[in-house]
Amino acid sequence: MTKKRALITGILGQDGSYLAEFLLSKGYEVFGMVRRSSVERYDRIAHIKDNLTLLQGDLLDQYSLTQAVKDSDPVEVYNLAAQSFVPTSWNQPVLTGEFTALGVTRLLEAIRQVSPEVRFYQASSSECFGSAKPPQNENTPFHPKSPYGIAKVYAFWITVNYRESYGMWNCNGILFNHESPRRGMEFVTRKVSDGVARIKLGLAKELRLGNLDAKRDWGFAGDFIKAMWLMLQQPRPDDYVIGTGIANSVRELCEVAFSHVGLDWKKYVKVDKKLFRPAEVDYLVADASKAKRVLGWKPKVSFKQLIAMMVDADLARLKANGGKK
Ligand code: NAP
Ligand code: G4F
Repeated sequence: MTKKRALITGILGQDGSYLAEFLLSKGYEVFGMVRRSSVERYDRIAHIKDNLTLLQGDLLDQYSLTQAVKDSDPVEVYNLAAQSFVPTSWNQPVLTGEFTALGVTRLLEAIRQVSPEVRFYQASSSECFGSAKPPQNENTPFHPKSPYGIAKVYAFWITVNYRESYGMWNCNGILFNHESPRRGMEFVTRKVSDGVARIKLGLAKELRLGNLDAKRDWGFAGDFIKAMWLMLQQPRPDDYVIGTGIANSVRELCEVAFSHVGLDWKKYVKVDKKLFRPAEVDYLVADASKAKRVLGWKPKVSFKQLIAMMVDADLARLKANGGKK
């Protein structure tokens, strides 16, 4: 039997690595699009790299996207590539729009020209909701608060528009924050898990953070990528909110992470006004009842288990490599 073929953009990222593992376990032939770099950055997929086919391409470059779709000839495309760090979107607003918004149109055009029957997943974000009243679901109006959130709103609607204009099989997964030991170091959960591990091992004395009052619905990335796949297995394309339904503040995140290693967070966390954002998203929490009802999806890992997993992984990493990043 021929294997199902899937193309993942952003395969070197947190979600890309978990999704690639998952699709391989389902028997897929997995292609990953990576942008050219002068150094190899395969840390997250090193353990599965020999089972993947990597294709060079960039969201800025129409030809390379068309070629990636031609070369992989996929039945499913997962568009996970993006400039995904919210603060960077104020420093590089135009580039964020090029990658995270227009990049989606370029990829959809490539699919429309080459294989319009492809099932397409777009990595939409709870940042689209911004200041909308919690809990947020598929009917909640968007009110984004950052150039990143605004780019993701464009990406959401162009995905819907190509479905409505051309009958393409496009889904948006509106995912709330999801984390793991593979999370980028600049995101707050990983910054905290790494900071706690460093303080515990005597490698650092304090942890500087921004707004401790912000609330997020934090889940485990390994749970969330299953929802992406489930969306593409349905009889019809649709859009779904994915989250745990439980919010915690950054302050609560600190309490849980420090207490996991027997420390009192108040002795180590320093608030640094320079880390506050020009506009903040105060409170995101998912109403994922549609995903539960239609996809049968629900998360397995709790917030406390997630943070314990991340702190333990950073402790193990720092012990093994003598405190290097
Ligand atoms: P991530 O770790 O930052 O990974 C993003 C990937 O996109 C990286 O591999 C990056 O490549 C690639 N990329 C960036 N610009 C590109 C370009 N111009 N051309 C080709 N590839 C490019 O993000 P993630 O956490 O896995 O998130 C995956 C997707 O879900 C993103 O679209 C993100 O915005 C979205 N999302 C994430 C969350 C979350 O909580 N994690 C929630 C909602 C939505 P390099 O490795 O070369 O940098
Ligand atoms: O971890 P964060 O940087 O994630 P944020 O901004 O919520 O964005 C992430 O989730 C989105 C889904 O909602 C994704 F679309 C996006 O790609 C990304 O994955 O910040 C979370 C909260 C913010 O309110 C921030 O102000 O933590 C607060 N925070 C407080 N101190 C901090 C810090 N955030 C970071 N990154 N660093 C701090 O020192």
